[in-house]
Amino acid sequence: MSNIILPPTWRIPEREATPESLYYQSVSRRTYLKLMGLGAFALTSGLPGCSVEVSEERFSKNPKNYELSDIDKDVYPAPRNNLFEIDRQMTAEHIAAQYNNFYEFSEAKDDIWRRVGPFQPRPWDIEVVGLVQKPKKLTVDDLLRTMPLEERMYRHRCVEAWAMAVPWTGFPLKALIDQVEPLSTARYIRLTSFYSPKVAMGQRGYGPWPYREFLSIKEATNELSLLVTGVYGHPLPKQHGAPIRLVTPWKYGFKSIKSIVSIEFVAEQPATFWNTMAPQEYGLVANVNPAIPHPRWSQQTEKMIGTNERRPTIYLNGYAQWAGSLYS
Ligand SMILES: Nc1nc2c(c(=O)[nH]1)N[C@H]1C(S)=C(S)[C@@H](COP(=O)(O)O)O[C@H]1N2
Ligand SMILES: [Mo]
Repeated sequence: MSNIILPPTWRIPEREATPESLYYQSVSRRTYLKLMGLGAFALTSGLPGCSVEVSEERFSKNPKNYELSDIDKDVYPAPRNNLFEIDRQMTAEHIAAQYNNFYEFSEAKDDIWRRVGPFQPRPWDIEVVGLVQKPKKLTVDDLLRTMPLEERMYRHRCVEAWAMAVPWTGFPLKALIDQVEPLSTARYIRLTSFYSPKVAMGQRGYGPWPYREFLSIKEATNELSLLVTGVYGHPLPKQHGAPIRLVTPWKYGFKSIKSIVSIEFVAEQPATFWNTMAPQEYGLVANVNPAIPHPRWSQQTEKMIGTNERRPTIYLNGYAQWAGSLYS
């Protein structure tokens, strides 16, 4: 391997310095190339999947990937909760729908919307189990029928130093937690994504699949924690994590786990997908904080996807008013 020269990470342009894909590729590409019997040429010919030029022209104006069921027609669009208005322009829908992180389907952000076709988000069961009085197994349609759906415009900040502003539709995670009555021994919830390597090609590759994340019970019952079923006034397209995902806007995006099948109440802090892959790159708490640099770049500013506007990163992504007391 001594003749193989990879560019040092400090020379990779910022737009390519994406921790998820760089780390992922340093493992999976090596494995892949070994399998393919390829050598230096393939490795030095670029790192496909790392960089996405963000310009209007690159994107299809009408990426689909969702259907409207009868229930959906009743519940979308949900009323806007104006408590969460923000300081920046909404990201265009077609851009948010074609610039995604969803490693189950691809390492390339602009490929995911094209690869999710075979994934079936309906019917969909979700279990809420573990250290609770009243464990539940229910469908996403049950939730749509019974939960108080609302729309919230949230800032979205990826650990890779890019950001968006997205109108999610969902309900407070706390509303579901209250229904199952957690025991006093429960200190965390462990959230698990689907596992289906037949439709999710990424799951045939390296990684502690399925994707997992956790929150403390205090974080999970904070007013900001939203279980999301829709975006831009309609059901979630598959690439955004249909049919149900978490959104915790004061944390880096990787905490906002997509396509959830299980929420389990546990006593010990669970392991997570990214922290298991690369503990030095992905913290367990992952609060947005401009003062704590990523090991490979500063977190002091962020780039808005779509406009390329650069803005200062705000502590807790601007949500200290709600989440600040969790950490003082
Ligand atoms: N199951 C799963 N959830 C996931 C991810 C993933 O790869 N798999 N990526 C995370 C990351 S890194 C980000 S930034 C957000 C992106 O959400 P979006 O594509 O809807 O904007 O989803 C998060 N949730
Ligand atoms: Mo991310």
